[in-house]
Amino acid sequence: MKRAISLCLGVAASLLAAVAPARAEDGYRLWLRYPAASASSTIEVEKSTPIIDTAAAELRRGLGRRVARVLLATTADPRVAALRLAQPLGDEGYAIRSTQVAGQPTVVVAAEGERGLLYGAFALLRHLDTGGAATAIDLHSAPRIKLRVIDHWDNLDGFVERGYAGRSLWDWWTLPEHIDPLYLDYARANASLGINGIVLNNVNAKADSLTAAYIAKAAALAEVLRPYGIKVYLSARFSAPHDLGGLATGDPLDPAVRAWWAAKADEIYRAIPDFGGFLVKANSEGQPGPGDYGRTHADGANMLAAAVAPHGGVVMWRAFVYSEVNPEDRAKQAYSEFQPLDGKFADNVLVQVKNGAIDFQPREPFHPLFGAMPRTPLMLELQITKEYLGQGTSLAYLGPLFEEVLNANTYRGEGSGPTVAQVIDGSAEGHELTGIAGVANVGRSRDWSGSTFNQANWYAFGRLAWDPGLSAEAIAREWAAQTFSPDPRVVDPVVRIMMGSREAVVDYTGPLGLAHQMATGHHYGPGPWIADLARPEWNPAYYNRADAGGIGFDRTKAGSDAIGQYAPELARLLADPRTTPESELLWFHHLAWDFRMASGRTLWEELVAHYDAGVASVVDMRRAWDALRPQIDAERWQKTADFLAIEERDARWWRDASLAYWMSVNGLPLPAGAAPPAHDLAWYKAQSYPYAPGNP
Ligand code: GCV
Repeated sequence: MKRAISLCLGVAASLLAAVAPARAEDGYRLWLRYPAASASSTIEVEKSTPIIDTAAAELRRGLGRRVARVLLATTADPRVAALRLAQPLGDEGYAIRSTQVAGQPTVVVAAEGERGLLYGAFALLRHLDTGGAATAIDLHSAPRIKLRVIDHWDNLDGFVERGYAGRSLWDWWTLPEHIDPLYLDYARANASLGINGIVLNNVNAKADSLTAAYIAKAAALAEVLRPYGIKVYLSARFSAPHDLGGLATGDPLDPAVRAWWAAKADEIYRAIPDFGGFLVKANSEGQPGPGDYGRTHADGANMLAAAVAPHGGVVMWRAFVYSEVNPEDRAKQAYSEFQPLDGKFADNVLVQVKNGAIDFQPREPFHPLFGAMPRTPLMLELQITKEYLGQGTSLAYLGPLFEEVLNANTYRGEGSGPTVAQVIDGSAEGHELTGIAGVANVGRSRDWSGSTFNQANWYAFGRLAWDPGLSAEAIAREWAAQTFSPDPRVVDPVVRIMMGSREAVVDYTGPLGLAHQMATGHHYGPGPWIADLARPEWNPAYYNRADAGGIGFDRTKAGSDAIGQYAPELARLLADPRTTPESELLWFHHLAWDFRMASGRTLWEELVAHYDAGVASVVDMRRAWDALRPQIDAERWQKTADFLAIEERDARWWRDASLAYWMSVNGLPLPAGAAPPAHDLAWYKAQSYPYAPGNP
């Protein structure tokens, strides 16, 4: 098996090399667009291991002659010891220094462990590709978060839930025999960002992924990913002992169920010795879970944790739970269920919490659980795929969204902080086990993510997972330099486009704290009028609560009191619309249409101004992109231009449909100068998109 894989990889690599020039600028190379070179620097390694060899191969591929000589060596090597590196680097950190080794100018990439060498090799390439000098290099970095994981919502039949970049990368049908070359390049791209874990299958999981046949397929993928420092994880269906094992129950306290999971874990670890562990979506949106047997989430998580603990595995247990039969505000339900369980989870469990309490909306206040479970390692879950931000086609750079949640102040401690970043990196409470997950936006689209700019969201996730202190703008600069050109005449306008792009989506889909206003099922386009779905909390009207008197969800004490789930100092600020950030106003308050905003405008006028600003931003982005035409290769320029045209159409549609509906509710005229919607409300309501992608 092993031989077959390396043979395939060898053939794959030469095929890739052969086809690369013909398709050089179609986005396949992502941000790893190394300059063409006929020769490489001398690359010396302390020793040969699969990971160190991977690092050296990447340098050979990308470095050209940009530096004369590179030494990759751990701190055990006397040549590295001579450098007297000050900082502890940990398992995965690296230091890069220009120095003399044996009288020759050498760039030393040093690390305590071999994964540090891999990340150091990519960091050296990034440094040079972003225009960094080839001399006097002195860099060091270590990740602040331990588990940096990409979650695939990929089904076993190749469909990707909320995927907008084609079918799944994983060709389960031809695994384990056939190793698609894509797997290798996917591993490279992730390793370049420091991603060290991949959950292979959808959280809406089939038990089949735990059968012997699928374990063998996962093991083949694990073998490809291992030399890139990446472990595989599986989403586990909680009812598997019943579904696969024929047991009468899946009760986590039942000895037979516990034994079934322990045996299943043993079987997986025999095939994949470094298997990472399980991700679980339980008792949410129809998935089975411990609640089906009257048990808590801690009972369920701890049972699985006991099964993987002897092998060093972890359980990532999702807090994304809400129920259609629970009348409590959906935004409160996860907190109500999980907060009382703080301190009750086993040591190898992380509770995985989405950035906001509803569902990856273009803007949400940070999830209150981040300020309320100090005795539990909390793993932040972000969505890289843009389910609610224009899906495959919009240009929405999510760096600012990710940064906003990471920098959010929980007000839990004395004085200021900790921020969400300090909660998830463990520094707030001293947790050793830390993690962050991003829901993938990759598929078999030639450019991996469906568009060039969608790649930036994968990149930004990876860079922030490594260092949540990086700024979204600095990351955008790095990405633009590597993806297009380090020339400031390219980087500056590209970064300007990127930095305003998420706010544009917020403005034209749900300004001032409105959220969940999208159409049903596929979630593409507007549907603020929808109020007739069987599950109340799936209706946009549940969230906007628009009526003749006003708009917004009252989450004060007079309403659902979701504000009470935040730390007292923050809750005090949020209780008053005057001290609530305007960007979150209607998330927390139901306000009259003539409520006076800081600008002096009424709420209605302000809303209209935001919708208009959103559309105007897209028009500006198109103009700026047009001006970049001479600097960008034709294929990527054209696709982006086409997609921006789609986005402008969609932005106008969102704006017009939303305003048509709000006017039908409030009976107000549009403020002077605002254009009337292009169609009447009935037209917008009649739009239907049964074949929109990504809809399970
Ligand atoms: C994987 C939202 C999405 C679902 C997704 C779910 C989740 O509801 O629309 O497709 O299911 O979140 O995160 O589990």
